[in-house]
Amino acid sequence: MKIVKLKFLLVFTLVFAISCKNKQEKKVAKESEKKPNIVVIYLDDLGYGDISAYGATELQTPNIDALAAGGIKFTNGYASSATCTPSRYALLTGTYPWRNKDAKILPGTAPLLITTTQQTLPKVLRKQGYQTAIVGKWHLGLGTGHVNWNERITPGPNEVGFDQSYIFAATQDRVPTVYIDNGTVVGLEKNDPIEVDYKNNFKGEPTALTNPEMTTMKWHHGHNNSIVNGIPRIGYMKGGDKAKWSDIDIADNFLARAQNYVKTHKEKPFFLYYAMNEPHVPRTPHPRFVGKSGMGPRGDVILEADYMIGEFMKTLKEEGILENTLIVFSSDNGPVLNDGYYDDAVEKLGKHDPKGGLRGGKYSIFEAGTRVPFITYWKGTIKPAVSDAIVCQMDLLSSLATLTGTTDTTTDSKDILNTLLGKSDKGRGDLILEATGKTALRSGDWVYIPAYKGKNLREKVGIEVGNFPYEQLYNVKEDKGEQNNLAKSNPEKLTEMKAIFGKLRGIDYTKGVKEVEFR
Ligand code: NG6
Ligand code: CA
Repeated sequence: MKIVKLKFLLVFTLVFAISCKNKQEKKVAKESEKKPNIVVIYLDDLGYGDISAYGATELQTPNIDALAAGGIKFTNGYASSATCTPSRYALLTGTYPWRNKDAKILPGTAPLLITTTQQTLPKVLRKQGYQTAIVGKWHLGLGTGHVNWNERITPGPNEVGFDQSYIFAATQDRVPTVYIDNGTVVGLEKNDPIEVDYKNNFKGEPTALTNPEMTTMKWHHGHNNSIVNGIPRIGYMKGGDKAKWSDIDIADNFLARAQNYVKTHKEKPFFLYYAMNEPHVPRTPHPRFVGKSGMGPRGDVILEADYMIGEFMKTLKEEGILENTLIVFSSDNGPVLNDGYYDDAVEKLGKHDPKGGLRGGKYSIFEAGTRVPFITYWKGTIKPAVSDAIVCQMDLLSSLATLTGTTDTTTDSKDILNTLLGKSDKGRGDLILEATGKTALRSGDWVYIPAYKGKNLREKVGIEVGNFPYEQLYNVKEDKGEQNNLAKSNPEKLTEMKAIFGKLRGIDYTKGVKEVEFR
């Protein structure tokens, strides 16, 4: 009797197991028919040489390296610009930022830079059935002029294509130092309203100038207005005490939000713009990362960001969607060491080269301003490779339109989907680069920089920005560090580059225009 029972149990278990397996296979088949989830992981001021996958030897970034090793590592990947706002504008609208005179580093009180009727990447994807969300740094303006931070703040990310948004308004060094959840300041108390002003302080409120003893981080240039958590910021803020973020917890908080979004939205395709804050100033690693890099807070927050990315990837895996998710990893502009605070970034740099052999840095029209780490990763679909193709973040809009079954030809964005997926090694031919209002041309292996007024050295940050009273021409394949100006020795190439540049920028050189300035 016992044996019969056991046999029955065995058969039953077997049948059950087979039926489960079938169901699982069916689920997997369905999964691959589904449009892939898309995640853009965007760092802030991370340089071309700041991660070990791009040659850093003094810092180890194993989680980002795993993306590079398992995906396409682009060696000629670009942000559109050498500063944050214009690069984010290009990423989200597919449009060159120099077409918009307001696309420059914005204060925390700036109105929304993207118009609500403008084409955007999340809008394109939403039309294709995607759920869309941003978690992280926004820095593209909010509202229409005067923002009342105590009411729903609109228009903002939710009005330009994101179903959900959990952001901070500008930068970690700018007020208001609060999180905004779908337009509403998180944790705000009615009896402690927030006021923000970028011109005048509020009567009786301490600043780094009046009360330096209240600061725990010292400002080097700028950054001497309101003090929050001991850190002096740009701009004045009053009230909203309970709503103020804890600086050391920002990375963990954004990670938790990103993970939660993935967990709660995995049934339908989603687009998540995960805009991390590292290694932008003020660099405030959580205590568990303090001292880990031996390079001071700048190195520590790079390791912190790498850890967060590892955790985020674990979540994709645990939720069973890793093989149906395309990840794009990049940075909004090149590196800077001293960006306004004394934080040992210069002193403890050691042998580390954040520029990775390029010239310039953040704010610079030289290559280190805009050439950044750029990785695409899609487990099981993208075959690992290194690509030298020229790709720009601005091209995600058209490329992802194509990936999700539509086309977009309304913007400057180029469809380079096959390149991003490793099926082609052809990138875009020409690309206009931008740095605080100046523009230059990358075309093939060449870079052309017009003559510009002003000093080459931006002294306070110690970066060469590229202003010279004469034109510059570099072959960046042979001369990665832009050391040999070939403008005089190769007049043919110079003429050719100027013709392309003039055409793309709409400049008529026959009218004697020498300098290009758009603001
Ligand atoms: C500059 C700030 C710098 C940083 C930058 C924006 C000063 C002196 N410098 O104006 O610290 O905040 O703006 O960086 O205030 S970005 O990555 O968002 O473009
Ligand atoms: Ca930036």
